[in-house]
Amino acid sequence: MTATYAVSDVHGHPEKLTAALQEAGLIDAEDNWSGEDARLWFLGDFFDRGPDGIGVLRMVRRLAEQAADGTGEVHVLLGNHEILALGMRKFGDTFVPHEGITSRSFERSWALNGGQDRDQELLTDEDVAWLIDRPMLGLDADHLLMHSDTEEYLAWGNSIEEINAAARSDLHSDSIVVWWEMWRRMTSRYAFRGEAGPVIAAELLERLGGRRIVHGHSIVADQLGIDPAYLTGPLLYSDGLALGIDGGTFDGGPCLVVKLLPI
Ligand SMILES: [Mn+2]
Repeated sequence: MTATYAVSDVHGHPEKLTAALQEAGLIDAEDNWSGEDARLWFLGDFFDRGPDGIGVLRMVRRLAEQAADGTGEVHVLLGNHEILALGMRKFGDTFVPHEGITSRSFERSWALNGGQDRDQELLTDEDVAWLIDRPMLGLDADHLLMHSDTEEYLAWGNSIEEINAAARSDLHSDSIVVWWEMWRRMTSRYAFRGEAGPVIAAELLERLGGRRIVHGHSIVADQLGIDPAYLTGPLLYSDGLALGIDGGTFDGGPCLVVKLLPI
């Protein structure tokens, strides 16, 4: 049976990603795809916090090409930090029009959320064109894959196809208001935690398909109340309806390459 894997929130640490993918047997000693017919899902947040987001993006793009040339599949979903990096490049310090007294800009949020000058300098038009055609959501067997632990994706539509199409249209927009709303939606979190968590997770699965949500974005160690350095695996929670896989790579935690087992 074909093995399926997911990894998220590499946040500028290509060396940790490389080591983890080698350990999983998905790349060889020269960092080339060796996953044969395996499927690998990247759940976004390549940029910011760590020093080399561009290095992560380059590796992800290369593996996607190599897998496509062979028998494997590499799928890439967007995270909120892709929206942030692209928004920074596109709008810089332009203020976002809104009612209220605080001044918001992508530059301000980018600086507050670990934005790296080097990533901005090395990001090419071609990278941007590739990124703005990536989806937000995916479905693989019974796993519903997304970056953020939020139900805000439903604001784009009522099916994976509708949501990906509407988000793609937003990503091709030149409106700062549209871009800021994307950033806001994808920055929300913790929807599947607490008492209401399983209800929200179940509703999302009912509407979009799958039997378990797999997400990144919120560091698993925080939920467990431990230091990320002590984390050894993903966290299944919300009555088994959600699997959190963000190991906190940038914060001393492991880069988790998680094998998705049949449910
Ligand atoms: Mn995130």
